[in-house]
Amino acid sequence: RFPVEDAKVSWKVPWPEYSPVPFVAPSVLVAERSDTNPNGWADSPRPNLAELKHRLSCEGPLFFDADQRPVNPRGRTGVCGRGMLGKWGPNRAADPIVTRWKPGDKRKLQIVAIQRGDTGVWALPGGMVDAGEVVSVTVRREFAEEVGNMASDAERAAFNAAVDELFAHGEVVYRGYVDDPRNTDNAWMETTAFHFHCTADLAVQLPLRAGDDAHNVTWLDVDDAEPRYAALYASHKDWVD
Ligand code: RP5
Ligand code: MG
Ligand code: MG
Repeated sequence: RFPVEDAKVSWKVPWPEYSPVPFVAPSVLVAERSDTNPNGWADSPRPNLAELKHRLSCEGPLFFDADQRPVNPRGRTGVCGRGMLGKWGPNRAADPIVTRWKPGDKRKLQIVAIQRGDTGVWALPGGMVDAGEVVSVTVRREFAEEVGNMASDAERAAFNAAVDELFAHGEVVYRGYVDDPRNTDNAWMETTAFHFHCTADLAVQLPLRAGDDAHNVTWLDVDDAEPRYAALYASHKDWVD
């Protein structure tokens, strides 16, 4: 990344020397939608304005640069292009915040947290919204993929029954920009974070096993003295707090 000090993040600060590094990850290049790859999950190399008109951002209307690329509403990142993200502009995700009172200590909350396979950092078990998917479906699908990697049919049935009950009552606690390390000047993460509270009885019935892009899963103390919690991925700690 081209180094950007905090005082120069805002686009309102003139900075003629600013020269962001162009980057598109190979994993995005191979997934680009085209005539030969009509089901690719990534956008075409040139931003398609007709398509982008319908891409809604929680941050308001999209703005475009001279190359017709959407501009990150929160400012400069030091990288241009899509980087590791598939879509120009907002890349939508959903995040489940599943809480319980810590067994034996009713004054302390815990959350279901996963260790990300890509960075090793602990995070909410969230993920990207698939094409045509509604976020309320994404949040459950990602939870099941990342922490419900069950070893047997019986365990899977127990997990699904517990999740049915748990996800029946949720509340949206955040909707908007995510300060994700993959963000670029032209592509960024936005999410909807849902809160679901798990009773002690239900927590006993909810087996947790890491799967997909998660390497580990645990009930993590909501406590700044817990280093994995204090360093939670991207803006995840803000929403839990
Ligand atoms: C974060 O990246 C979101 O808050 C969500 O947790 C996650 C989605 O990306 P993957 O986990 O699929 O990499 O910005
Ligand atoms: Mg996932
Ligand atoms: Mg994920």
